[in-house]
Amino acid sequence: MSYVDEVIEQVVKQNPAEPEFHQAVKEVLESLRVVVEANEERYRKDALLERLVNPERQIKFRVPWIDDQGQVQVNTGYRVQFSSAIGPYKGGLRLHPSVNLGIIKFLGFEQIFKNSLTGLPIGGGKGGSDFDPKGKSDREVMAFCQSFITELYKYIGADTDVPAGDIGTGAREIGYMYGQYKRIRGVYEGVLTGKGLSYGGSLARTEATGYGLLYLTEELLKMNGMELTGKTIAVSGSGNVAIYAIQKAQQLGAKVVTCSDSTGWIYDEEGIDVAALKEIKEVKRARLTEYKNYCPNSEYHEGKGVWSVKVDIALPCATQNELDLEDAKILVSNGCIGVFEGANMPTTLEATEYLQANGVIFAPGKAANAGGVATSALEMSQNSERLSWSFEEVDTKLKEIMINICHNISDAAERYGAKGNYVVGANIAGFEKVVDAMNAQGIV
Ligand code: NDP
Ligand code: 2IT
Repeated sequence: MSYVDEVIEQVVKQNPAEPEFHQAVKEVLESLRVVVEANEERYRKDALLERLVNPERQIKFRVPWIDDQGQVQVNTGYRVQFSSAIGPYKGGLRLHPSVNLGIIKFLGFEQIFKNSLTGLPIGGGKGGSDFDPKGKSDREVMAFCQSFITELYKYIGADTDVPAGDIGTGAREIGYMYGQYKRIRGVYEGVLTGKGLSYGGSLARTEATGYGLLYLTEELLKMNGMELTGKTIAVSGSGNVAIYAIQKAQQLGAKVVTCSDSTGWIYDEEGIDVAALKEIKEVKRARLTEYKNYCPNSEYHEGKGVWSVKVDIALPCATQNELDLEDAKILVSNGCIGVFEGANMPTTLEATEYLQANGVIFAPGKAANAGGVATSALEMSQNSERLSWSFEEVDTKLKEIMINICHNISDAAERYGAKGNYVVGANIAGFEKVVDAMNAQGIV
């Protein structure tokens, strides 16, 4: 059996009931097959792949907090410190009832390669909890965040592990976590990114993932002889990534006609009204059913459905496995030319293969949404030098990083005989730097 197949089999056996982690490992290792085969003897002897798929450390802890009725609630907290080969662990904290160890491991594994693709010195990690911020009062969210950090603070720091936002963790949660960390440790350091602007946050971090996704989309279309201006786009999600993806798409001359949340979706033929969306989601923390009050000509539909609309481009920006084979078939039959992942692993393996086989340009999340973590690394730089850069400075750097990613993943794919396959390109380009650092640092 080949080394790659052996390690995939081991991962499935040793990590039962973690299907998302299996999926992420399979996607990466399948892409690396040609690189691994060229170095099989050495990699096998050094157990390189076994070291790659086993986190350096995983921390699981109890998070007790008191709700507004005086009832004690208990959640589970996680931090998976996957790889520090090229820098301190870096990655977000997901707060969502679906969170379990397997989901955090899939996200942490993806993060290794994504962070490497940014070209910046950041290792891979991820964390979170099964806590659901939805419907909680600010005081309850604060109580949870303080309790979460009261345990996690032992394992993080500006030079060791720097968490950030993800699903359910935005500026409010990062603020409460930062305050508690500072109080316990008594140090004012860049231990979290996505901070508020008044206490060390970076301009453009809020916008970075969505903006970066569109910079990459524009460049990859250009590299394939097409342009973004005038295109019709379906976006899923209506959180941090989706909102700023829609905003930048509109600034670049495209029309976004959909967005969604976990209960339903909007079709707005006139183009999504970003100001209304921001007020509903960022200010009121309300449901998308409210959108009709702002844009009476729009349609609200219950359940799933954004991929059923006829569009040129699809930008999944909500969550994992939200675009399956059936969705991919509809997109292709509607003439879709590109799928660019704003979320982490939103497209199933079968859907990805179908899209690629039908000539759709497909950019995996680890490349397409890397603008968020890249800008987090820029926030770390600003914190270290105790300076703040202007919005334009950060945005210019973000754009450069995304354009570099496009060329690096395209070149890597071509070098290994898979021209235009950006999944292969992203996995190989991300892996090359990590493996080089692992080889240089000995068996650790
Ligand atoms: P938010 O919490 O701001 O928004 C998430 C959005 O996705 C909401 O509209 C939410 O709907 C929807 N959603 C979440 N879970 C589900 C689900 N199980 N089914 C259907 N819809 C769901 O998160 P972000 O925008 O930050 O994150 C979105 C994606 O982007 C995630 O995959 C994340 O890992 C990834 N990402 C985020 C980055 C960042 O900087 N924030 C960087 C790179 C990737 P509802 O409100 O109803 O739950
Ligand atoms: O998935 C991701 O890259 C993020 N949630 C952002 C991580 C970060 O450290 O900014």
